[in-house]
Amino acid sequence: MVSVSEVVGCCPLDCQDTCSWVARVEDGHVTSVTGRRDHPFTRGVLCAKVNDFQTRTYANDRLLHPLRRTGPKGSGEFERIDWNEALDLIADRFLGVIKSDGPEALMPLYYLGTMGTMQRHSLRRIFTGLGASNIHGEVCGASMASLSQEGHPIGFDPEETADSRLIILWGVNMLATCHHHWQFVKQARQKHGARVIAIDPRRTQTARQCDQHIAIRPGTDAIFATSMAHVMLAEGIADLDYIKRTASDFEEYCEQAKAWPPERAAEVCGVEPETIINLAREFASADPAVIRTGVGPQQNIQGESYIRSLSALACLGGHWAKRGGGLIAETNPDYDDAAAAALHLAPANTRSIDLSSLGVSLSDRSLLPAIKGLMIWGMNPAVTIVDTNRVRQGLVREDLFTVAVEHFMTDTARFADVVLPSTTQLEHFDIVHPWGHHYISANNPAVDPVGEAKSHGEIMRLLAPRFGLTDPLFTETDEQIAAHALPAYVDIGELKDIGFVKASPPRPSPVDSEMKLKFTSDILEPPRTAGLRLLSPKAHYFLNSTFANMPRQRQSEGNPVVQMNSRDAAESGLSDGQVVRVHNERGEFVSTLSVTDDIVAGAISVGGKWWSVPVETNVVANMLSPSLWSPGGQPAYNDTFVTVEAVAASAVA
Ligand SMILES: Nc1nc2c(c(=O)[nH]1)N[C@H]1C(S)=C(S)[C@@H](COP(=O)(O)OP(=O)(O)OC[C@H]3O[C@@H](n4cnc5c(=O)[nH]c(N)nc54)[C@H](O)[C@@H]3O)O[C@H]1N2
Ligand SMILES: Nc1nc2c(c(=O)[nH]1)N[C@H]1C(S)=C(S)[C@@H](COP(=O)(O)OP(=O)(O)OC[C@H]3O[C@@H](n4cnc5c(=O)[nH]c(N)nc54)[C@H](O)[C@@H]3O)O[C@H]1N2
Ligand code: SF4
Ligand SMILES: [Mo]
Repeated sequence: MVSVSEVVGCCPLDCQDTCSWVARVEDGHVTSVTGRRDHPFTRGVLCAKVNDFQTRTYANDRLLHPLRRTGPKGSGEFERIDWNEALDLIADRFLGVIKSDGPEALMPLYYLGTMGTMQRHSLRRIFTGLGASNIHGEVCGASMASLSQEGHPIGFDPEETADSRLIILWGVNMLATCHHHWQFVKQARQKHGARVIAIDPRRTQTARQCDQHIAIRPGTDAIFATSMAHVMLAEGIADLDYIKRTASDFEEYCEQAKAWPPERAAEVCGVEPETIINLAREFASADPAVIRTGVGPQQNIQGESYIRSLSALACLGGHWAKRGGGLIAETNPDYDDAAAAALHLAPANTRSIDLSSLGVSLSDRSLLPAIKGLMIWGMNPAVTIVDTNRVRQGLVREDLFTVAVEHFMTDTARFADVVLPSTTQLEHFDIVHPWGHHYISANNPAVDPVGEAKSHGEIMRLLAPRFGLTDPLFTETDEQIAAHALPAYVDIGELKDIGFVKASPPRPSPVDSEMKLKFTSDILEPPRTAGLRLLSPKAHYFLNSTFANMPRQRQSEGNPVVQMNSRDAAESGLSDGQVVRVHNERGEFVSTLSVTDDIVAGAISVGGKWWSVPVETNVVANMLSPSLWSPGGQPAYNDTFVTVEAVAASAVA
């Protein structure tokens, strides 16, 4: 008889939606994962990336044993070693670095490969315990994080969207990246006849489902929004009482808006003046309107101006006053993820390094001490960090000892000295909080670790004694580590049984806050237009670079293509289906051209974060992106300017 059980868990990926799932286990093997129908936000449907998650756990190319490098860095040549050897080697090399260069020459590097609290934060404890350099910063939406820190409200319960009367999907490809929110958009249409408008330089699958698509020139959104404010102020349709009570700089903000009449802004944004005027009127009269933004429009040097201009609009329209109204950039539940990291173990004034400028940090000779020991988990920086050529130049340094904890031999892991196999979500306990709704989810392990994979909590427990770290925090179980992040009113036993719990923070009400908000943008300039701007949005079947190696997802995504507007193609003498070389002073890639009016002129786009290996899909957009950040630390992925040329047929063959 086959033994069958169902285990409650959740998706670990860096996606707004954090779906709750049930893993079906037959004779100790997971045979399927299915979305939980009773989850009020994700409602039983896993996305096209994840609905066969078990194939990732059981993939042929999964890393199942520790490895030690045998060839040159980056070559991917390794030999199998056992865990004791691997951990002793790591301890020996890291202790050596501490002796020669001090503990700050060690650096942990992690991002959101998994959003599970235990997997993200347990290994940090080793580094805080050793007094290593800390890291800060974001490679995703640093602009929204920095505005949130200033006190701007940037999210509310997205289930309220069902009561919105006007929904502006501003630079968010909802049907590809966070599709569970769409049901509430649909409800608003059915219940209230809500209008839905997309603002995006690309006619995405989401834009096609909207009532209107405004094809904006990328990087001009803050000017568009400020011009909407101009119209609202000039026509006397703004909620002056509301904005005056929330702004710290009302007069200055009005002056800035005055400088952007629709005729001037329209020229910069590549739209008609009427488009701005009509949207301003519609926005002012909607009762209420919500602006739902994504990360695409933040990823340039004016990222903070963009979020600030939207925050100003939400107050100028008085929309926060009503259920369903305001701004949504991210919506976090009441949860303190970093509480699991045991930051108090770190000595005072430990150096902190911005993870988004890793390339600079690894190659900066004036950095004292230089980074000599690095451990990377939940991140693929050789693909996802700006100016990734520079990251790779750093990772190849012979005086740097790198450990990668991974599931697969990614572009980054190929540069490591030691690779440790990590468990997947089906093999460990964790707790995950979303950034697109308010339900915290528990993930119970469905099966024992495959091969010799270990959870990060287990790796922490094995490493700590090798470093003489004796605090009781280093012996905590995975469950105890994750539980630090829960609010006091959530019972972990109940959470494990039920699978999810809603933990909503209070609805923002900026008008009642003591804190006054700055609405005037620091940078509000027409962006550069010379050259073609390269956008690198999310792919439907990948989660950033995760899944780029998985056969099913790769086949569904097809090969990488470069989208170009027909006007640009005609000007450059290029045609649909041609093989092209996309290049600039930093790097290049070769891909197939798709000539389409689904993207505005002046911009091209390559969807997805592909790996350099295999060579057929070696399209790493960040090989071309610049070492450039907004003042708030937002990597300016979209401020990449390139030339596109045909590749001679002989060169392709
Ligand atoms: N399928 C899938 N889902 C994902 C991910 C994934 O990789 N694949 N990644 C997850 C992560 S980490 C994140 S951060 C979210 C991101 O979710 P989204 O923000 O929805 O994703 P992006 O594709 O980065 O950007 C959204 C849109 O912004 C547009 N855009 C680019 N520049 C501009 C601009 O200057 N102005 C305007 N108005 N629009 C612009 C792009 O054309 C794109 O359609 O998705 C998450 N979900
Ligand atoms: N050009 C350009 N660059 C971008 C973006 C863009 O739009 N354009 N988007 C940016 C954004 S929004 C984001 S969020 C970042 C994402 O950048 P990254 O955080 O680097 O995300 P991924 O590329 O998905 O890589 C995550 C890695 O974590 C690994 N992983 C997953 N789960 C686990 C685990 O449990 N344990 C361990 N040890 N490893 C695990 C996966 O196998 C994968 O290799 O990229 C950014 N980079
Ligand atoms: S990636 Fe997002 S939509 Fe897909 S299963 Fe995970 S949480 Fe759900
Ligand atoms: Mo992201």
